[in-house]
Amino acid sequence: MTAVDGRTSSRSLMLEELRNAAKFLLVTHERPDGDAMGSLVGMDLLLRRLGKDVLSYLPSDEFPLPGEYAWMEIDDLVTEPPPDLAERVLVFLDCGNVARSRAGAFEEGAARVLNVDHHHDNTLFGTVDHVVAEASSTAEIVWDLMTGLGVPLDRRIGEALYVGLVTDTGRFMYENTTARSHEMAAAIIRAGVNVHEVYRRLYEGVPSGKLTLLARGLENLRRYEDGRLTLSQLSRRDFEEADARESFAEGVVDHLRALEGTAVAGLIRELDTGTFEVVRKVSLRSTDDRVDVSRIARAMGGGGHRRAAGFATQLELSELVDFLRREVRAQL
Ligand SMILES: [Mn+2]
Repeated sequence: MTAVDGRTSSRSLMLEELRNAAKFLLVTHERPDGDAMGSLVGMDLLLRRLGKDVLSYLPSDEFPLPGEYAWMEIDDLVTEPPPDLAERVLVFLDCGNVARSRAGAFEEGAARVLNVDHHHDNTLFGTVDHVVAEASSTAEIVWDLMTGLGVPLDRRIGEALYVGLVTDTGRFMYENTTARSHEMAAAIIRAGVNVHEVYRRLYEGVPSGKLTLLARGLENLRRYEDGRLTLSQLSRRDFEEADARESFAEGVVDHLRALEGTAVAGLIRELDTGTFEVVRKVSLRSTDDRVDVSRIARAMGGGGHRRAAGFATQLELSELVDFLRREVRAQL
């Protein structure tokens, strides 16, 4: 694998860092998704197999985790920076820029910063950056590093990494799915992981509020630019009436993207800020190479991949829709 900046040596540099250090603090992005959790837990377990002293950090307000991931165990979880932070190597997983993680604030205090990620617009903020843009998921990069470190795949590591792989590839449906992604899945199955069971934990047992919220998302759908831009929005009221948590909105945008004629799909949802301030989170997906949605997201201080990106904004809804229409028109 080659790194986003063309430095093929980033893999060996990262392996050397992981081999040499003894104490780690692992972190990921806010509102962790499947790849954030999978790569965090996978890296945590594989470093333990090497006898390292490992802590994983998730801020307390991320709990309870979304039900899909609540079953994933973390052995030495911390919700505050540890007192010995200065002795630890801080490892960011699946984090395109430090602003996406509360742990961005620890950067100054840590011994070294390692950046393991697959976002092509990663800001390369680490002491060592290993950014592999063609990897389906950060979990896939962790799997490759694990192989490089000579750690055998076992059931627990396999389960964790499978969560990252299956969620970031949209169940092997998105264009980031490669032969290598399937080889990784095959290796995980051979290691004894019951992938059907993992699939059930991730995608079944759906709380009814999640389906109600999806119904709202479909009802609120609007099409622009001759149907090439499909948008929907979820207000705080939609969340309250559906009795839905923030994380229940995950996946709604995939239904919008699937709509015939759509080049770009966007879900706009009001975040629960706990104040009168209105902040909207926008998740964007594109169906093919015509539109790079990460460019749109970056224009608003966000980021992501060419076909999946997001940002947060305080723009009024109508201004926001106008902005998205303009940006999509400019690229089509
Ligand atoms: Mn990811």
